[in-house]
Amino acid sequence: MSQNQKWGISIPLSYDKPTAAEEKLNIQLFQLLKDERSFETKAETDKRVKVIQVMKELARKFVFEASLSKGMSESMARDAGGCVYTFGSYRLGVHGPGSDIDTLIVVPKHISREDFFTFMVPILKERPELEEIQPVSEAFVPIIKMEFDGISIDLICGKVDLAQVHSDLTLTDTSILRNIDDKDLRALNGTRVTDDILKSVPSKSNFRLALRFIKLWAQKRGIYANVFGFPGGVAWAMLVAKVCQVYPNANSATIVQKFFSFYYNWKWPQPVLLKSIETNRLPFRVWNPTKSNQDRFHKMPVITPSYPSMCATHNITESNKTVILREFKRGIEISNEITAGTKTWKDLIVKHDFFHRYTIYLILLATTKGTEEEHLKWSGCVESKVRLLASKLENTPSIDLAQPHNDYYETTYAYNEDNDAETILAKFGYHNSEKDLEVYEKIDPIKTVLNEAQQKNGETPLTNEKKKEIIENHKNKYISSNQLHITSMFIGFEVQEGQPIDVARPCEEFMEMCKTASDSYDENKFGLLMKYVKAHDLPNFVYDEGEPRPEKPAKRRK
Ligand code: 3AT
Ligand code: MN
Ligand code: MN
Repeated sequence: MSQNQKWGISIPLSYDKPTAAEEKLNIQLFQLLKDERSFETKAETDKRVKVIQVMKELARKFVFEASLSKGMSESMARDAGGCVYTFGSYRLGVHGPGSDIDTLIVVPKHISREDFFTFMVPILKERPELEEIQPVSEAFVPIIKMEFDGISIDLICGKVDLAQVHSDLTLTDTSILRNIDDKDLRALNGTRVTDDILKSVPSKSNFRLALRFIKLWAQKRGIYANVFGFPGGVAWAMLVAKVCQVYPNANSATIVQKFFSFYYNWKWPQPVLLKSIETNRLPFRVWNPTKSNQDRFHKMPVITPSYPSMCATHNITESNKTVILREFKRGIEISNEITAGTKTWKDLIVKHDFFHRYTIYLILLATTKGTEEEHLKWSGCVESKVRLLASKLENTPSIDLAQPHNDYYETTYAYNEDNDAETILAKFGYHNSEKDLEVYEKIDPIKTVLNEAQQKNGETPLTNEKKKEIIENHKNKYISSNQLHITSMFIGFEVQEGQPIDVARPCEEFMEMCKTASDSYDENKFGLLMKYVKAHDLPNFVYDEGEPRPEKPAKRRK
């Protein structure tokens, strides 16, 4: 690469090519990612390609049928087209064996969002590969979630102002956004942003390998999850892309090492930009901290490259910023040791210490006496508000820091009497009362049941029919019992020594927020419990097998 070539808007910090030592670290990085099963097999890759091919056919069928229903002739309906694009980790080329395929169908202007559900859902249901389907029409970006031929698919639909959508249509040009609404914009921009990120880096393969590692690191360290107020997949991708731009000749190992110091020293809240923000006559709102009060308060802004630029990290709270910076610092220290040869990449991805770090935790239990589907909606609603509670808490005088854990835990009980449900809920969440709960019957999650069946089956993968049968049987087994679903989420606190903490008010507000946000709230079914738990009393399920539990501190004598 020439000395003067510039990527993005910053002048490179170094044009250095990898040294022999850096080459060696790069090989070790690649090996670690292989050991951690970051890559899928050739057969799995081929299967994804095949599934996308099927989605393309089905998308055309959907547009065809919907067009016919509007009185078009067969030939016009066929010419209406319909196209499939991907976004997310698959499009970026950093997906793992368990990743979904984020898929977008682009449709011509006479097709509506309602048509997507009316026509596409039955078309999918006709297919033998379909294992599970969950249409979510009320989401801001309406989505069909499904398991298809063993792969999870998130399917969304976006409309453009064209009579026909042909397979050569690219979404690159901003003019494609003419005359569409906010929902279609959101749908189309997933793909546009992903493509622009890939275009913004000097070497896609160096970017991908570095991003795979950073994503793995962020997950292991508990700082990956947009809903809980941490950067999500798109934000981490942009953060890595920026480092690629300023070290255009560096290999992935060097990019990872530079990453930590680059962002530890970054002058937050200065925004991270991959290119200058595009202005346009189109009516969409673009991120602008000088004009918008909201934008001005973003703590670690990372801005999407495609018009209309948005902040992908608006969810980050002050506490989470502190936690993220702490991790960057740790990253610098371990990176230095990796260079010195006293540590390896593996040391960077040691599991987080969230359940050891704090002395006091708030456990949030979203509970449903009812079906799994009902619980999924309710717990999802609560989950999407946890970061708002955390931000209320961090603003409480005696609390220095409130960190939401970036994961949740599911438990389901079968019960007979209402009394039993109440007892379970009263005792649940404390290590102390875990023994008392053993008398109640737990229902294994479908995943566990399928995994066990797969293990019994050895190498041969279970057929779709077999899986369906197992799922059916499992459901039938508990059909006559009542079910109590519990999702546990956690917030850890740093409190000021000797100060009483009173979180009643923020918790009440949080409760109200969740009730109002849920469109089908029913107080007989749904519940939200908040309990304080001391570190030594945290439930066992938050620890891995063999992981030591925090000890109860010895009583201090007066
Ligand atoms: P995986 O490899 O799938 O785990 P990913 O980066 O593809 O990583 P997701 O599939 O969760 O992650 O998300 C892909 C994109 O979909 C990212 C974001 O633009 C969009 N997205 C994800 N979750 C939501 C959501 N709840 N609402 C709106 N958009 C979302
Ligand atoms: Mn994905
Ligand atoms: Mn997805």
